[in-house]
Amino acid sequence: MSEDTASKGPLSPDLLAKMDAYWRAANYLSVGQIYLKDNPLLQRPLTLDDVKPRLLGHWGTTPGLNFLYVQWNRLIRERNLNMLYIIGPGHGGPGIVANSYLEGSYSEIYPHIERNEDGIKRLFRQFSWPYGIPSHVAPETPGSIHEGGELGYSLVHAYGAALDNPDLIVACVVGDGEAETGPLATSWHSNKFLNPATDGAVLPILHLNGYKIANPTVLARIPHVELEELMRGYGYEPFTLEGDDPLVLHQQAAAIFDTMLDRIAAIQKAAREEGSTARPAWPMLIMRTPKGWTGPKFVDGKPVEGTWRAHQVPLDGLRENPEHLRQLDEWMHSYKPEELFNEKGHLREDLADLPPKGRLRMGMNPHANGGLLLVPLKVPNFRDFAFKIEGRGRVDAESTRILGKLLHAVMEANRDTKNFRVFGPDETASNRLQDVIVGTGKEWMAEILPVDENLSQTGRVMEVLSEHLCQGWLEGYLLTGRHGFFSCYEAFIHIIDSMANQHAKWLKTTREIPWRKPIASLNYLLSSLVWRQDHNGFSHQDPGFIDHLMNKKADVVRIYLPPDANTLLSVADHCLRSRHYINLIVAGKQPAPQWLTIDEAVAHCTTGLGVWKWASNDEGDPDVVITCCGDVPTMEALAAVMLLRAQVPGLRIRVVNVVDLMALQPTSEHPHGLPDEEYDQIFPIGKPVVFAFHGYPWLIHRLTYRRHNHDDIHVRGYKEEGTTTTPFDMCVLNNIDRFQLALDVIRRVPRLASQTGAAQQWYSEAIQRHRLYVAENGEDLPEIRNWRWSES
Ligand SMILES: Cc1ncc(C[n+]2csc(CCOP(=O)(O)OP(=O)(O)O)c2C)c(N)n1
Ligand SMILES: [Mg+2]
Repeated sequence: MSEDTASKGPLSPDLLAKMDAYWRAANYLSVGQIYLKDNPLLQRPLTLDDVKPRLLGHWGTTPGLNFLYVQWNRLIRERNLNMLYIIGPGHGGPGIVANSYLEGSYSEIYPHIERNEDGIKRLFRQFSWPYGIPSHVAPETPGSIHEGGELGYSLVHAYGAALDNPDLIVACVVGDGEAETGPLATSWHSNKFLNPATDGAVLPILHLNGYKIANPTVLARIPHVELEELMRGYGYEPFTLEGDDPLVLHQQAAAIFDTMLDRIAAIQKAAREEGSTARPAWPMLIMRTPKGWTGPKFVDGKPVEGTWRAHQVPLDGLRENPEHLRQLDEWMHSYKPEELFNEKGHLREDLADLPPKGRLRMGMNPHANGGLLLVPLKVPNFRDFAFKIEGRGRVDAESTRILGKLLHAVMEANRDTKNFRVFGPDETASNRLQDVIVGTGKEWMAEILPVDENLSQTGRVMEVLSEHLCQGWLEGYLLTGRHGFFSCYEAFIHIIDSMANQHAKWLKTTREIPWRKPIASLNYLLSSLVWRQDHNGFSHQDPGFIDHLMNKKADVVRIYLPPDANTLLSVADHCLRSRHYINLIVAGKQPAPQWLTIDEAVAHCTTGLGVWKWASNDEGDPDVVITCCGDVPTMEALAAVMLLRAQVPGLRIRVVNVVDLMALQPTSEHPHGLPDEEYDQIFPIGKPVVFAFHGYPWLIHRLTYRRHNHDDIHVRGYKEEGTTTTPFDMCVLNNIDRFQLALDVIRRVPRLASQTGAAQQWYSEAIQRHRLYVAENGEDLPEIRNWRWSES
């Protein structure tokens, strides 16, 4: 029966037999990685000495992944495809490693893993072994841009990779458990942002093996027709492959994939050659095969194959349980290794000839090592966009609007290479970056109505109300060798905290893998900041993403808080050119005073922090160092300086601004850290530092705890007080206002001790007056609203 059905389909009997043998070889090598440290070809009876002491890894998803890899190999060869794989259930790492070994990529990248018995032994031994390789489709895995450790991001990465890569097909396996996650659920919508004329194709495969770690999956337990309708509702044309007879399924899968690729080719031809602008229904596959397919059917009397019990290591406790060792032996022999490898461990020649060659092998696809393809971004001279300072702080400007002009120029300069995109969750214009949209428009494949503005099928700005999609598309885009910029409301960037973690891990690990070339940095602009949520209030107030990123490795993360437009331009220029970092820029969008000329800004950004001489009168010997970091705190600090000049004539104040937060750390902690000698010059030991910080105050203590003056640092920042109120009242609520800062100075400078009581009184009166005025008038006092810096 199975022979009969298997004979019907695109695969000749010979090819079918070879593909099946190749799949068995991949399955054999996968099981071997999980279990064996010796006797790799089972040329002698299996004993406990051959088995690893700790059995780690995941079998359940692996045979399905191996099945797909063999299928894709055929498609690549027959159609000369440029295909990248993305594996959502990345815990199936042994399968992908096995396949890149079988196709030869693995040994080319890691020559010590030779294509012989000794190589197979090393391949097995290194897996999940101390200082070996991780169990997932990790950065170490050839052909991977997606570890799949944290589930949910496969499909969004696939789409990010496909953007502006018209010749690429990204085959993406989505776990049916993974499909329950929020990011994955929304990722299906990426098809409304993929242009068949100018972008590549994504081939989604929902791996419906029915189970997660310990439960069935939702999508496996709804009627099949409902699942198909769900996929249709997302705009796809679903195909289904179902069964458990390998020969039948190989044949059926080949037929279905042929149809799906014909569909993709037709969609692309219609868009590219026939001028079609319709939104296509891209094909996707629902693959309903057993979890742990071909593994032990029963263990200790309980069903394993086709159940959640197959998820990790189906047979464990081999030392205590000889029956399990016997079952392992039987399981591994069921793949008939003696038919697949000769006694030297060479893969049978006709099987070795099966996969594609050279760069067509998925393990060798250059898109998976994006740095290889990276074309440097053309960044026009940022000085051309400088804000002209005529009197410090005299004229307000929206810093991010000025940045938007630079980004627009970047977009224009890189139009031909098509390797730069800007991403944002519906906030590009709200964050005042609207100039970047001009000319290029926003990508949109769904319906466009006359009322819409700047939507276009060829837009290069990506806007969708999903921080997950923005982050994931950008990651996929960067990992395949392009450049990008992500702007987001400060409070809501936390939605992708975890994705940023994963990307930081990827960057950290790939830094130490010689064959991985550096990629462009992931650049964030956070605007709509905590201090200026005039109409949104408490829900929109959270500067904690800075703290979040601070936990990452120093060689991966950079954090900048430019206090004005010119420093923002200089910082952005630096970030856009940098490689292999996560750069965080925190800058306000509201009209705000402008402080530094472009030359001063460049010099300031180069050191990362420095004395603002024009605001200081310390003559080399300060009574106090007023330090500020962030645009609103900088304004409050300077306003405090003016109050103090009036209140306490003769007080020697040094003003320091911090633009690069990392400069505060010692050099031992971060490469941007100011050397202690320079730091001590700026912050003399024993002199109080009153520090106004944009974010949560304790971060400054964390950064400076090793500095000699740490006991002298007194920080004001956001302490989780917020509501819908005036800009200045936000500062008052969090005690970062100019009156508080001035009072802090008087309290901390020893020779002013006698004035503390009076100052306290003065502070209370000022705040009282402010509170009454704001409550009555709904806006800040005129002297606050109209405040201007004055140097005298
Ligand atoms: C976001 C996230 N939550 C939880 C886990 C822990 N986890 C690892 S595998 C797994 C089950 C995955 O099931 P599925 O996506 O169906 O993969 P497969 O059945 O192919 O193994 C879970 C919950 C994870 N890796 N990532
Ligand atoms: Mg599953």
